[in-house]
Amino acid sequence: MSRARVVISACVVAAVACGHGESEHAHGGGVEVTPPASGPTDATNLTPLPDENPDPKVVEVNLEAREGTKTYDNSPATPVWTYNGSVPGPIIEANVGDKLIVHFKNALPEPTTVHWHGVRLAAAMDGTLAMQSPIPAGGTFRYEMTLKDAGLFWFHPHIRSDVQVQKGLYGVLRVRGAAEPAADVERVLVLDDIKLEKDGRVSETLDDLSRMMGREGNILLANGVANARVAIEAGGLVRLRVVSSANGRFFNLRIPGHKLTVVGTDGGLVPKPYEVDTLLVSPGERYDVMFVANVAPGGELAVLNEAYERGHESGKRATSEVLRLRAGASRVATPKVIPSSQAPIERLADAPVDFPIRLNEKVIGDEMMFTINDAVHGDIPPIRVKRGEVRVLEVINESDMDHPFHLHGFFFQVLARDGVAVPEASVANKDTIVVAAKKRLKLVARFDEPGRWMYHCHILEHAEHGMMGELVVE
Ligand SMILES: [Cu+2]
Repeated sequence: MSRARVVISACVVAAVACGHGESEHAHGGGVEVTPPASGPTDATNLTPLPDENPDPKVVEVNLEAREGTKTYDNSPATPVWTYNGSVPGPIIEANVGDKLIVHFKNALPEPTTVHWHGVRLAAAMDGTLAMQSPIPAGGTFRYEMTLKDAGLFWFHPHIRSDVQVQKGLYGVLRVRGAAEPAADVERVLVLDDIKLEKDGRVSETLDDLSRMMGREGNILLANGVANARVAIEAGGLVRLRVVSSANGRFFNLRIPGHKLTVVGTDGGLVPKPYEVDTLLVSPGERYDVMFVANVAPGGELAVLNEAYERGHESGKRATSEVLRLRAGASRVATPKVIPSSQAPIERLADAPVDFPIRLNEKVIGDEMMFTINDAVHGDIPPIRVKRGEVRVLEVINESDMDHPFHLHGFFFQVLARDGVAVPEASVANKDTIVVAAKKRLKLVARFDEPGRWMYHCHILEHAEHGMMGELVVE
């Protein structure tokens, strides 16, 4: 790498007046989001993945990673990587307690794996290189897990993830529980963005800003579509199951004129639903929200992405529209009611911090790297715990930008934010959480499954450039 690269990196890091013209790099703005040029496109439903097994307690599916093409907005056709030919991949539907068997085939020209983000499973099924060899081009692997939790989960590669996910490899797994909140209409929203070159190819250039912030796209996507329309019912209680599969972009969602009630998150429903004006969804996180659609039959509600400051003046960006919810021709006369309380979650006990995890960044050689306890992936000593232990982690963000912290294999609960205890009543099971710049989160988890597990930043460019560690349950 050239010396000039480092100079520009330092300039982006500082995000202050630095003598480079605005044309040379984007201060605060990052990649400009292009308003969609194509007409509205229905994106109400994801393609279901057929269950090949007649046993009602077994979901058995065939999943193939393969090359394909897709047209985004008005761009020329884009070569993409797909699960079963689509981006997003198909949705897998199951019930809690089901066994899920996935016959996976890798028809890509390079090795891959499938990670089941948020699913509590055996470490050997988690799709990480700590426990599994890469599945070579033309290779197969049988994933099998018993689904312990109801919630919205997602799957994606855990090898060269910054490239493989960006090229289109992601899909969702919806696991239904016995006590789901009733809604008039429920939709899954897979949010993403994609950075396309003029010829339609996915940009593979990792410029300094993309390295720093995670690669952000110039087109916003909902269920794989720009200018998406998703059907709802006027006057009805809408339940949105939201996941972000973006490499780096944080979605800060707002539906003008509506408050959103969060009824669930990564690990399922929360005991005490709460209202928000904006819903921040970082890469990898899931939120389950409800609201009554105050819209006339045939009308539309815009879902906006509001500016959010996650570092380097990203909070100065313009608001953009992600999609619109389109009401059908009839009106729901009596909408279902948002639950005020739901099933309790066992709150894990507070205790002193066992493992501090300090997140930071530094230039190593000529390259910007992202560090955990001052080291990069491969050099970070593993965290070691005994099977069944409840242990406390503290994630301390020493850097000037937010990092979404993701733990594989286990849910954690937030005990304290910056030393201030989180009330027991707001307990939630999380696997991915924003640790804001210069802030710290005290987390607790029960490590009840043996094996070697990963924890990392879910900005994929950060994970692939150092910010990933290993946790060993013995
Ligand atoms: Cu990060």
